[in-house]
Amino acid sequence: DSRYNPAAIEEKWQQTWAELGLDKTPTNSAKPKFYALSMFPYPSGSLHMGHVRNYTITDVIARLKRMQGYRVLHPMGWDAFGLPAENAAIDRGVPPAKWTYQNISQMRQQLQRLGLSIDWDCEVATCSPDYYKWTQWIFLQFLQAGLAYQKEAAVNWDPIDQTVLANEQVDNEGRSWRSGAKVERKLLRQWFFKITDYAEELLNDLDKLTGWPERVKLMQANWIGKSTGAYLEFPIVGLDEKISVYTTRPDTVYGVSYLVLAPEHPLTQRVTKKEQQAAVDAFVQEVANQSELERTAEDKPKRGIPTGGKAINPFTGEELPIWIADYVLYEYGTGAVMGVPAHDARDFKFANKYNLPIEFVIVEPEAVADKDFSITTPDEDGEVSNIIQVEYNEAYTEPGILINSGQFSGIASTDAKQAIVEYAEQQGFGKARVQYRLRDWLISRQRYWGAPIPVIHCPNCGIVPVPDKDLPVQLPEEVEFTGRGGSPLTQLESWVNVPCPTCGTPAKRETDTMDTFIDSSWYFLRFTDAKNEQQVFDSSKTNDWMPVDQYVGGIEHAILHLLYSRFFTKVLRDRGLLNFDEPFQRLLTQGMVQGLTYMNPNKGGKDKWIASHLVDLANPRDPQTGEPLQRLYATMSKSKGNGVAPEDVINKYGIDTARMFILFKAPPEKDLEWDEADVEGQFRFLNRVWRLVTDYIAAGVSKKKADISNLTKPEKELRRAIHTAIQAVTEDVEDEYQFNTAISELMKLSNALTDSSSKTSPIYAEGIETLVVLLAPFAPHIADELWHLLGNSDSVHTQTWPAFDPAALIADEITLVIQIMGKTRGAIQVPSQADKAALEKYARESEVAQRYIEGKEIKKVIVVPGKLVNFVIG
Ligand code: ANZ
Ligand code: ZN
Repeated sequence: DSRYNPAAIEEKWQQTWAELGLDKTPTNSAKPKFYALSMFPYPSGSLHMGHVRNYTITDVIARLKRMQGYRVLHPMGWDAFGLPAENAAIDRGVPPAKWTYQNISQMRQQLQRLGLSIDWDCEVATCSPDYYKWTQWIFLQFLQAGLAYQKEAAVNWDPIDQTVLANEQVDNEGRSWRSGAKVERKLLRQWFFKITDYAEELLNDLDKLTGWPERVKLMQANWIGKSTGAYLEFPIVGLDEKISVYTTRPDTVYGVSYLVLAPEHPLTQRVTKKEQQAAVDAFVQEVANQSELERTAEDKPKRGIPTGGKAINPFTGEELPIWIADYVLYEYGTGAVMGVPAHDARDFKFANKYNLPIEFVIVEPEAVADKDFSITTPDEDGEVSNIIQVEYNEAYTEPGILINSGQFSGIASTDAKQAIVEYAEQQGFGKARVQYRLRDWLISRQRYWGAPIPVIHCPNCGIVPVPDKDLPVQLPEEVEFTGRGGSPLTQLESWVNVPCPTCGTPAKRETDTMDTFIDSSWYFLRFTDAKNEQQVFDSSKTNDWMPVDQYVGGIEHAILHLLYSRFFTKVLRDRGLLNFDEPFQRLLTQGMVQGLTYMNPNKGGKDKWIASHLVDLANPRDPQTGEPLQRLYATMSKSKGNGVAPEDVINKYGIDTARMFILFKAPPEKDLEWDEADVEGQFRFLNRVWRLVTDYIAAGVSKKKADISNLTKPEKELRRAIHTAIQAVTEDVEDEYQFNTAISELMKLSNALTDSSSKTSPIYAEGIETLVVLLAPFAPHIADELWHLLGNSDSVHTQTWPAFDPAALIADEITLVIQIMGKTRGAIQVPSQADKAALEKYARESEVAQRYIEGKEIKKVIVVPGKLVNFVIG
């Protein structure tokens, strides 16, 4: 039976590749390196279509680069610590390690079935002691470098279960996922990494990332949030203290009408007047239980109350009321702001709500074009006589001209910024200041399933790092999971109590574990030397393979994972372990896989999604109510019941068809709508290729070398189609990874072969072989089978990617358009070498021209070489 039967060949080739070691990472080879990396998965238990898409994209790149003469590193691993394993332990009593390793082995099998050219020898799992030993070692590097420290920070506290909750465990209404208790904010001692030390470099080096989507770089820049402004100091009336505010708009300082402190600000209590004390206390309490997101959400009205205290604007001598408000964050800037309602939208709303004065001090240049700013000092009554009255109905946030701003009136606001800060510096009540929104990274978790922070708290010595020889600090297995009372580690006395490594006094282990983002901030380094037992990695190997040449993953990691990985790279570079600045040369953020989704528009919440297996596809109705359903495409998810299981597709069509569909349906960075008819279409295409090749083999044409100098016209045309395909596919896959158009080119070549009238020519043989070789990265199994059937004993994947012959691309003939008075009347085939005179001659003699010109005088002939001849007649 010579039909295409994917099931019969796919497993066979996977075994053969494994035996040949095709996917192994070459060592000491003179070839240039290429590191292709997919973001490693969390072992949730089963592979979904998003994974399949991600790994297929990277796999095509890896296979292509091998054929193009690179030595390729294409590894895979598991981001295996994290909350779900612990939840499984709480809910079902399965130990987190067991649950995780079961999931890993299941997903590894699923991945291996995809025939990805992954070097499984480099596999890592972040939850395995031989990996987290080095995560802990890296933590100690940060500690030594002064980049890890402890301080108090607010955490989510469940008062019923008496435990800290991760943000994911708190629902939209601020309740615990388990106990349903209203979650409180509580101050606890936490570990931080000082990423702010690298803020400037993390921002500046974005410029080096020429292979990253602009969108991702912008997101990172916004996250780092550099702003240039100033500290200004406002003396408090009746206290020998000043309120320091951070502002990016010192040019508005004459328009300040109040000051606002964060409720947590230490000065809040000191400035509060007796009659306001009770109200202030209540407000502070209330705000303390709100998350930062709740406090700053744009659509939420801002709330505040006056403290009764007053401060002086050092520029005007004016008294200003001091307020506290929820929108002022204690951790940003100085935790205090100057309120300028005339020029800030948020302050404008706030002032209107609480009846605070609004004074415009910057206006459009046209508004003051004829105004005189010469008298700027107050007269003996303290009145400034030339106050200019300008009013707007909303905050004026544009640049403009300063008014009512003392000596700075009449200056452009952009210039005034600097002039005002300089003046404040001279007078000693201000200072220029660059500020970043980026905060230090809170890395400690009160959780079990993570890498234990390797320090010991000694009553004599304080924080003592666990000595390298005692690493890893292993997670104990004999723990109990109740979900109550915090991390099980804190309850395991035998594990917690240890002698201090320095002085031997009874001491206690740190029971916090690390944020799993730490595990994934260096796995790409470990892949370059995954089995090293002596070192975190051998720098010479890592420096050789890094940076990652192509990183592929989801846009959801655009900020944190990528930023943390960049941060780690820079710190380890500064520790002398790495010799490069950035980990990921090029980044491809692949789009989502969307499924056909059924929705009942009359229902709300999660109930409105009707799982597709419950729906009669010909007449989609709600199985409960009978109401007609809407059809749409949405990202595949469990909650929408719109997923397509990878196994189902593979069982029906084979892996190669699934890959071809995924690659053909949309460019990698765009969303992909799963469409069964298009999957069929790719299956048919692979069947066509199969027949084309097997028919050719069956015809038994004897192979001989083509004499290129002596080809018939159809042979020349076919050869042109072959080399055009090589050129187009190569260009499409080169930089932009336009796999969809590359596959269209393969289809064109297959059509050209089907239509060819020279099926016994050596050129036809070249075409068949080229098609199979070009197909190899996309549909690796069928390509190797066909290659084998063609009589080759080696693998198609060890072939060199073909180069095109530029000479073959030149057409013998071109199509020359004939126009009469600028109107196209027909076209003729002419030799491509013909010069202008010859073109005119061919055109004049053409049947079309003769017919239209007949009897008329030719006044002018316009010849556009390679394109057309236009006759002007009278
Ligand atoms: C006065 C002013 C007038 C401001 C004006 C803006 C417009 P970025 O760019 O994000 O750094 N601000 C400062 N510290 C704050 C805090 N802890 N919580 C909430 N808001 C704070 O923003 C800096 C601006 O955000 C500062 O400039 C300050 O308001 C506010 F027409 O000062 B501005
Ligand atoms: Zn000690």
